[in-house]
Amino acid sequence: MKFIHAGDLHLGNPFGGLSITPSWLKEKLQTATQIAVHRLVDDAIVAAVDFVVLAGDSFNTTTPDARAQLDLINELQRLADAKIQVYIIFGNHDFVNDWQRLPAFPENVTLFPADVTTYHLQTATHETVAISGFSYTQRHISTDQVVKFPVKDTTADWHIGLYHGALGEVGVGDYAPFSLQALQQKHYDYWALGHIHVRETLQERPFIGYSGSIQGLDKTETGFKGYYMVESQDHQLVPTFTPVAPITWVTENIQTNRDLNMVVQQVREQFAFKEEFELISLQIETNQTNVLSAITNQQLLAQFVAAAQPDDMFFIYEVQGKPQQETVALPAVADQYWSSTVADVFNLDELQHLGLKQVTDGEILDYFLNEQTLEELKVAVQTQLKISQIGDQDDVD
Ligand SMILES: [Mn+2]
Repeated sequence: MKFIHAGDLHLGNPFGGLSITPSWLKEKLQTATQIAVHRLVDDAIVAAVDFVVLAGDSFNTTTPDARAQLDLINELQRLADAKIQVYIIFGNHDFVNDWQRLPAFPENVTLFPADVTTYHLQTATHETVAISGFSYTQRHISTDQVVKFPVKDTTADWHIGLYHGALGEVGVGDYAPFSLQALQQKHYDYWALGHIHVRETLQERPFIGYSGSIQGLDKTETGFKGYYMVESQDHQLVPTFTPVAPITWVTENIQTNRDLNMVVQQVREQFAFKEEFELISLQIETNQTNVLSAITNQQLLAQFVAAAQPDDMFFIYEVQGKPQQETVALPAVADQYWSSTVADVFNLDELQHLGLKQVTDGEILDYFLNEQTLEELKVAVQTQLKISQIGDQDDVD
Protein backbone atom coordinates (compact mmCIF):
# COMPACT_ATOMS: atom_id res chain seq x y z
CA MET A 1 0.00 0.00 0.00
CA LYS A 2 1.10 3.45 -0.86
CA PHE A 3 -0.15 6.94 0.00
CA ILE A 4 0.93 10.57 0.03
CA HIS A 5 1.15 12.64 3.20
CA ALA A 6 1.24 16.40 2.62
CA GLY A 7 0.24 19.41 4.66
CA ASP A 8 0.29 23.17 4.88
CA LEU A 9 -0.26 23.91 1.20
CA HIS A 10 -1.43 27.39 2.24
CA LEU A 11 -3.00 28.00 -1.18
CA GLY A 12 -3.68 31.70 -1.65
CA ASN A 13 -0.77 32.83 0.49
CA PRO A 14 1.35 35.65 -0.92
CA PHE A 15 5.10 35.29 -0.50
CA GLY A 16 6.39 37.32 2.42
CA GLY A 17 9.55 39.30 3.06
CA LEU A 18 10.45 40.44 -0.46
CA SER A 19 10.82 44.21 -0.52
CA ILE A 20 11.46 44.55 -4.25
CA THR A 21 9.63 42.23 -6.65
CA PRO A 22 10.01 42.66 -10.42
CA SER A 23 6.80 41.84 -12.31
CA TRP A 24 8.23 38.67 -13.90
CA LEU A 25 9.05 37.40 -10.41
CA LYS A 26 5.56 38.26 -9.11
CA GLU A 27 4.09 35.91 -11.71
CA LYS A 28 6.40 33.09 -10.65
CA LEU A 29 5.53 33.59 -7.00
CA GLN A 30 1.79 33.65 -7.68
CA THR A 31 1.81 30.25 -9.34
CA ALA A 32 4.49 28.50 -7.22
CA THR A 33 2.24 26.76 -4.68
CA GLN A 34 -0.20 25.66 -7.36
CA ILE A 35 2.69 24.17 -9.37
CA ALA A 36 3.92 22.31 -6.28
CA VAL A 37 0.44 20.83 -5.73
CA HIS A 38 0.16 19.98 -9.44
CA ARG A 39 3.46 18.07 -9.26
CA LEU A 40 2.24 16.19 -6.18
CA VAL A 41 -0.88 15.13 -8.08
CA ASP A 42 1.20 14.12 -11.11
CA ASP A 43 3.31 11.93 -8.83
CA ALA A 44 0.23 10.48 -7.11
CA ILE A 45 -1.20 9.45 -10.48
CA VAL A 46 2.06 8.03 -11.84
CA ALA A 47 2.74 6.09 -8.61
CA ALA A 48 -0.93 5.02 -8.49
CA VAL A 49 -1.12 5.70 -4.77
CA ASP A 50 -4.09 4.33 -2.86
CA PHE A 51 -4.96 7.71 -1.33
CA VAL A 52 -3.69 11.16 -0.34
CA VAL A 53 -3.97 12.78 3.10
CA LEU A 54 -3.76 16.56 3.57
CA ALA A 55 -2.95 17.43 7.18
CA GLY A 56 -4.55 20.88 7.42
CA ASP A 57 -4.05 24.46 6.22
CA SER A 58 -4.64 23.52 2.58
CA PHE A 59 -5.91 27.09 2.26
CA ASN A 60 -4.13 30.04 3.80
CA THR A 61 -7.32 31.50 5.26
CA THR A 62 -10.78 30.47 6.40
CA THR A 63 -12.18 32.53 3.48
CA PRO A 64 -9.96 31.51 0.54
CA ASP A 65 -10.45 33.46 -2.69
CA ALA A 66 -11.97 31.90 -5.80
CA ARG A 67 -8.54 31.31 -7.38
CA ALA A 68 -7.22 29.30 -4.41
CA GLN A 69 -10.43 27.26 -4.24
CA LEU A 70 -10.37 26.53 -7.96
CA ASP A 71 -6.69 25.54 -7.87
CA LEU A 72 -7.36 22.93 -5.18
CA ILE A 73 -10.64 21.67 -6.65
CA ASN A 74 -9.01 21.21 -10.08
CA GLU A 75 -6.19 19.14 -8.61
CA LEU A 76 -8.58 17.08 -6.49
CA GLN A 77 -10.64 16.43 -9.62
CA ARG A 78 -7.53 15.07 -11.38
CA LEU A 79 -7.13 12.66 -8.46
CA ALA A 80 -10.83 11.79 -8.71
CA ASP A 81 -10.40 10.98 -12.41
CA ALA A 82 -7.54 8.65 -11.43
CA LYS A 83 -9.77 7.05 -8.75
CA ILE A 84 -7.54 8.22 -5.89
CA GLN A 85 -9.25 8.99 -2.59
CA VAL A 86 -8.30 12.16 -0.67
CA TYR A 87 -8.69 12.74 3.08
CA ILE A 88 -8.61 16.34 4.28
CA ILE A 89 -8.62 17.95 7.71
CA PHE A 90 -8.85 21.71 8.16
CA GLY A 91 -6.27 23.48 10.33
CA ASN A 92 -5.97 26.74 12.22
CA HIS A 93 -5.58 28.76 9.02
CA ASP A 94 -8.41 27.24 7.01
CA PHE A 95 -10.72 26.36 9.92
CA VAL A 96 -14.36 25.97 8.89
CA ASN A 97 -17.00 27.77 10.94
CA ASP A 98 -19.54 27.66 8.12
CA TRP A 99 -19.61 24.38 6.19
CA GLN A 100 -22.13 25.86 3.72
CA ARG A 101 -19.47 28.26 2.49
CA LEU A 102 -17.12 25.51 1.35
CA PRO A 103 -16.84 24.94 -2.38
CA ALA A 104 -18.19 21.67 -3.80
CA PHE A 105 -15.39 19.10 -3.48
CA PRO A 106 -15.22 16.16 -5.92
CA GLU A 107 -16.76 12.92 -4.64
CA ASN A 108 -13.35 11.28 -4.01
CA VAL A 109 -12.73 13.76 -1.16
CA THR A 110 -13.52 13.04 2.49
CA LEU A 111 -13.57 16.09 4.76
CA PHE A 112 -13.18 15.44 8.47
CA PRO A 113 -15.69 17.13 10.79
CA ALA A 114 -14.89 18.88 14.09
CA ASP A 115 -15.34 15.69 16.13
CA VAL A 116 -12.65 13.04 15.84
CA THR A 117 -13.96 10.60 13.24
CA THR A 118 -12.59 7.39 11.71
CA TYR A 119 -13.07 6.46 8.06
CA HIS A 120 -12.21 3.13 6.48
CA LEU A 121 -11.05 2.26 3.02
CA GLN A 122 -9.78 -0.71 1.12
CA THR A 123 -6.73 -0.48 -1.13
CA ALA A 124 -6.44 -1.96 -4.62
CA THR A 125 -4.62 -4.93 -3.06
CA HIS A 126 -7.44 -5.42 -0.50
CA GLU A 127 -5.61 -4.05 2.52
CA THR A 128 -7.88 -2.27 5.00
CA VAL A 129 -7.00 1.17 6.29
CA ALA A 130 -8.53 3.19 9.14
CA ILE A 131 -7.91 6.96 9.13
CA SER A 132 -8.78 9.04 12.19
CA GLY A 133 -8.76 12.84 12.34
CA PHE A 134 -10.64 16.05 13.06
CA SER A 135 -10.94 19.56 11.61
CA TYR A 136 -10.59 22.96 13.26
CA THR A 137 -13.82 24.96 13.37
CA GLN A 138 -12.13 27.88 15.10
CA ARG A 139 -8.66 29.40 14.95
CA HIS A 140 -7.49 28.14 18.32
CA ILE A 141 -7.91 24.83 20.10
CA SER A 142 -6.30 24.45 23.50
CA THR A 143 -8.20 21.39 24.76
CA ASP A 144 -6.86 17.86 24.51
CA GLN A 145 -7.80 16.32 21.17
CA VAL A 146 -5.64 13.20 21.33
CA VAL A 147 -7.78 11.76 24.12
CA LYS A 148 -10.70 11.69 21.63
CA PHE A 149 -8.82 9.48 19.16
CA PRO A 150 -9.59 5.74 19.33
CA VAL A 151 -6.74 3.32 19.98
CA LYS A 152 -5.54 1.36 16.96
CA ASP A 153 -8.28 -0.53 15.17
CA THR A 154 -6.81 -4.02 15.23
CA THR A 155 -9.30 -5.26 12.64
CA ALA A 156 -7.71 -2.93 10.07
CA ASP A 157 -4.35 -3.68 8.44
CA TRP A 158 -3.23 -0.08 8.96
CA HIS A 159 -4.35 2.77 11.19
CA ILE A 160 -3.34 6.33 10.36
CA GLY A 161 -3.82 9.44 12.50
CA LEU A 162 -4.32 12.80 10.80
CA TYR A 163 -3.54 15.69 13.13
CA HIS A 164 -2.94 19.43 12.79
CA GLY A 165 -1.20 20.83 15.83
CA ALA A 166 1.95 21.41 17.82
CA LEU A 167 3.77 19.60 20.58
CA GLY A 168 2.97 21.31 23.84
CA GLU A 169 1.25 21.31 27.15
CA VAL A 170 -2.49 20.68 26.87
CA GLY A 171 -4.45 23.80 27.81
CA VAL A 172 -1.44 26.06 27.28
CA GLY A 173 -0.85 26.05 23.49
CA ASP A 174 -3.40 27.28 20.92
CA TYR A 175 -2.88 24.62 18.27
CA ALA A 176 -4.32 21.41 19.66
CA PRO A 177 -1.21 20.83 21.83
CA PHE A 178 -0.22 17.20 22.24
CA SER A 179 2.49 15.10 23.83
CA LEU A 180 4.45 12.56 21.79
CA GLN A 181 3.67 9.98 24.43
CA ALA A 182 -0.09 10.48 23.98
CA LEU A 183 0.24 9.83 20.24
CA GLN A 184 2.45 6.79 20.85
CA GLN A 185 -0.14 5.31 23.18
CA LYS A 186 -2.65 5.05 20.32
CA HIS A 187 -0.32 2.48 18.66
CA TYR A 188 -1.09 3.78 15.16
CA ASP A 189 1.01 2.77 12.16
CA TYR A 190 1.53 6.36 11.08
CA TRP A 191 0.74 9.86 12.36
CA ALA A 192 0.49 12.36 9.50
CA LEU A 193 1.03 15.69 11.22
CA GLY A 194 0.48 19.20 9.88
CA HIS A 195 1.02 22.76 11.14
CA ILE A 196 4.82 23.00 11.53
CA HIS A 197 6.31 24.09 8.20
CA VAL A 198 9.67 22.46 8.84
CA ARG A 199 9.89 18.78 7.94
CA GLU A 200 10.26 17.05 11.26
CA THR A 201 10.32 13.47 12.49
CA LEU A 202 9.11 13.03 16.07
CA GLN A 203 9.41 9.24 15.92
CA GLU A 204 11.00 7.12 13.20
CA ARG A 205 9.11 3.82 13.52
CA PRO A 206 6.18 3.80 13.54
CA PHE A 207 6.42 7.20 11.92
CA ILE A 208 5.13 10.28 13.71
CA GLY A 209 6.00 13.54 11.98
CA TYR A 210 5.47 16.60 9.84
CA SER A 211 5.92 16.67 6.07
CA GLY A 212 6.43 20.44 6.33
CA SER A 213 4.99 23.02 3.95
CA ILE A 214 4.85 22.15 0.24
CA GLN A 215 6.30 25.50 -0.86
CA GLY A 216 8.44 27.80 1.33
CA LEU A 217 6.53 31.06 1.57
CA ASP A 218 9.02 33.30 3.34
CA LYS A 219 12.73 33.46 4.09
CA THR A 220 12.39 31.37 7.25
CA GLU A 221 11.13 28.41 5.15
CA THR A 222 14.44 27.52 3.56
CA GLY A 223 15.50 24.38 1.74
CA PHE A 224 13.62 21.79 -0.29
CA LYS A 225 9.87 21.57 0.28
CA GLY A 226 7.50 18.85 -0.78
CA TYR A 227 5.58 15.85 0.52
CA TYR A 228 6.08 12.33 1.84
CA MET A 229 5.49 9.32 -0.39
CA VAL A 230 4.63 6.60 2.15
CA GLU A 231 4.97 2.91 1.34
CA SER A 232 4.45 -0.26 3.31
CA GLN A 233 7.67 -2.20 3.87
CA ASP A 234 7.98 -5.13 6.29
CA HIS A 235 4.79 -4.21 8.17
CA GLN A 236 5.88 -0.58 8.54
CA LEU A 237 4.74 2.59 6.78
CA VAL A 238 7.91 4.29 5.57
CA PRO A 239 7.91 7.90 4.31
CA THR A 240 10.26 9.18 1.62
CA PHE A 241 10.56 12.91 1.14
CA THR A 242 9.92 14.15 -2.40
CA PRO A 243 10.68 17.81 -3.21
CA VAL A 244 8.17 19.55 -5.51
CA ALA A 245 8.37 23.27 -4.66
CA PRO A 246 9.37 25.18 -7.82
CA ILE A 247 10.93 27.96 -5.73
CA THR A 248 13.45 27.40 -2.95
CA TRP A 249 14.66 29.92 -0.36
CA VAL A 250 18.39 29.52 0.19
CA THR A 251 21.38 31.19 1.75
CA GLU A 252 24.49 31.34 -0.43
CA ASN A 253 27.92 32.20 0.94
CA ILE A 254 30.54 33.66 -1.33
CA GLN A 255 34.12 34.61 -0.62
CA THR A 256 35.50 37.13 -3.07
CA ASN A 257 38.07 39.83 -3.26
CA ARG A 258 36.96 41.17 -6.62
CA ASP A 259 36.38 44.88 -7.12
CA LEU A 260 32.92 46.26 -6.59
CA ASN A 261 32.29 46.54 -10.34
CA MET A 262 33.14 42.84 -10.83
CA VAL A 263 31.19 41.33 -7.95
CA VAL A 264 27.76 41.40 -9.59
CA GLN A 265 29.06 39.70 -12.73
CA GLN A 266 31.02 37.09 -10.77
CA VAL A 267 28.05 36.20 -8.60
CA ARG A 268 25.63 36.06 -11.54
CA GLU A 269 27.97 33.72 -13.41
CA GLN A 270 28.25 31.51 -10.38
CA PHE A 271 24.46 31.18 -10.08
CA ALA A 272 23.81 30.78 -13.80
CA PHE A 273 23.17 27.03 -13.87
CA LYS A 274 20.46 26.37 -11.33
CA GLU A 275 17.78 23.89 -12.34
CA GLU A 276 15.03 25.09 -10.02
CA PHE A 277 14.40 28.72 -9.13
CA GLU A 278 16.03 30.06 -5.96
CA LEU A 279 15.37 33.10 -3.82
CA ILE A 280 18.80 33.89 -2.45
CA SER A 281 19.99 35.55 0.72
CA LEU A 282 23.58 36.27 -0.27
CA GLN A 283 26.38 36.45 2.28
CA ILE A 284 29.55 37.95 0.86
CA GLU A 285 32.82 37.54 2.69
CA THR A 286 35.36 40.03 1.34
CA ASN A 287 38.32 42.22 2.28
CA GLN A 288 37.21 44.94 -0.16
CA THR A 289 35.97 47.82 1.98
CA ASN A 290 34.04 49.46 -0.86
CA VAL A 291 32.15 46.20 -1.44
CA LEU A 292 31.31 46.04 2.25
CA SER A 293 30.01 49.61 2.28
CA ALA A 294 28.00 49.03 -0.90
CA ILE A 295 26.36 46.14 0.96
CA THR A 296 25.64 48.26 4.03
CA ASN A 297 24.01 51.08 2.02
CA GLN A 298 21.98 48.59 -0.10
CA GLN A 299 23.71 49.74 -3.29
CA LEU A 300 24.94 46.24 -4.15
CA LEU A 301 21.45 44.76 -3.67
CA ALA A 302 20.08 47.44 -6.02
CA GLN A 303 22.71 46.41 -8.59
CA PHE A 304 21.71 42.75 -8.32
CA VAL A 305 18.04 43.67 -8.73
CA ALA A 306 18.83 45.88 -11.74
CA ALA A 307 20.86 43.06 -13.35
CA ALA A 308 18.12 40.43 -12.77
CA GLN A 309 16.57 39.00 -15.94
CA PRO A 310 13.18 37.30 -16.44
CA ASP A 311 14.87 34.06 -17.50
CA ASP A 312 17.20 33.95 -14.48
CA MET A 313 16.85 30.89 -12.28
CA PHE A 314 17.55 32.94 -9.14
CA PHE A 315 16.71 36.24 -7.52
CA ILE A 316 18.90 37.83 -4.85
CA TYR A 317 16.57 39.46 -2.33
CA GLU A 318 19.06 40.24 0.41
CA VAL A 319 22.82 40.83 0.64
CA GLN A 320 24.86 40.70 3.80
CA GLY A 321 28.56 41.43 4.14
CA LYS A 322 31.26 40.04 6.36
CA PRO A 323 34.91 41.13 6.48
CA GLN A 324 37.11 38.26 5.35
CA GLN A 325 38.98 36.52 8.10
CA GLU A 326 42.72 36.15 7.81
CA THR A 327 43.13 32.72 6.29
CA VAL A 328 45.78 30.93 4.35
CA ALA A 329 45.19 32.01 0.77
CA LEU A 330 45.19 29.50 -2.05
CA PRO A 331 47.82 30.19 -4.73
CA ALA A 332 46.24 32.42 -7.37
CA VAL A 333 45.96 29.67 -9.95
CA ALA A 334 44.26 27.27 -7.52
CA ASP A 335 41.88 30.02 -6.46
CA GLN A 336 40.97 30.55 -10.11
CA TYR A 337 40.19 26.85 -10.61
CA TRP A 338 38.24 26.78 -7.39
CA SER A 339 36.08 29.77 -8.34
CA SER A 340 35.33 28.44 -11.80
CA THR A 341 34.31 24.95 -10.67
CA VAL A 342 32.89 25.31 -7.18
CA ALA A 343 29.32 25.99 -8.38
CA ASP A 344 29.41 22.98 -10.74
CA VAL A 345 30.58 20.58 -8.09
CA PHE A 346 28.85 21.79 -4.94
CA ASN A 347 25.21 21.92 -5.86
CA LEU A 348 22.31 19.77 -4.87
CA ASP A 349 21.72 18.48 -8.39
CA GLU A 350 25.28 17.20 -8.53
CA LEU A 351 24.83 15.49 -5.18
CA GLN A 352 21.70 13.83 -6.58
CA HIS A 353 23.67 12.63 -9.61
CA LEU A 354 26.48 11.37 -7.39
CA GLY A 355 24.12 8.85 -5.93
CA LEU A 356 21.59 10.42 -3.59
CA LYS A 357 18.94 8.93 -5.87
CA GLN A 358 19.95 5.53 -4.52
CA VAL A 359 19.53 6.62 -0.92
CA THR A 360 16.22 5.61 0.61
CA ASP A 361 16.87 6.54 4.25
CA GLY A 362 14.86 9.72 4.92
CA GLU A 363 17.23 11.02 7.61
CA ILE A 364 20.32 10.73 5.39
CA LEU A 365 18.48 12.30 2.47
CA ASP A 366 17.28 15.16 4.68
CA TYR A 367 20.84 15.69 5.84
CA PHE A 368 22.26 16.01 2.33
CA LEU A 369 19.32 17.81 0.69
CA ASN A 370 20.18 20.82 2.78
CA GLU A 371 21.98 24.03 1.87
CA GLN A 372 23.73 24.09 5.23
CA THR A 373 25.30 20.67 4.65
CA LEU A 374 26.41 21.79 1.22
CA GLU A 375 28.11 24.85 2.72
CA GLU A 376 29.86 22.69 5.30
CA LEU A 377 31.09 20.33 2.60
CA LYS A 378 32.34 23.27 0.55
CA VAL A 379 34.27 24.76 3.47
CA ALA A 380 35.70 21.35 4.43
CA VAL A 381 36.97 20.70 0.90
CA GLN A 382 38.40 24.20 0.57
CA THR A 383 40.23 23.77 3.87
CA GLN A 384 41.62 20.43 2.70
CA LEU A 385 42.78 22.05 -0.54
CA LYS A 386 44.61 24.73 1.39
CA ILE A 387 46.26 22.18 3.66
CA SER A 388 47.41 20.09 0.70
CA GLN A 389 48.71 23.21 -1.04
CA ILE A 390 50.77 24.11 2.01
CA GLY A 391 52.02 20.51 2.08
CA ASP A 392 53.07 20.78 -1.56
CA GLN A 393 54.94 23.99 -0.92
CA ASP A 394 56.76 22.37 2.00
CA ASP A 395 57.83 19.52 -0.26
CA VAL A 396 59.29 21.96 -2.77
CA ASP A 397 61.25 23.70 -0.04
MN1 LIG B 1 -1.25 25.61 10.84
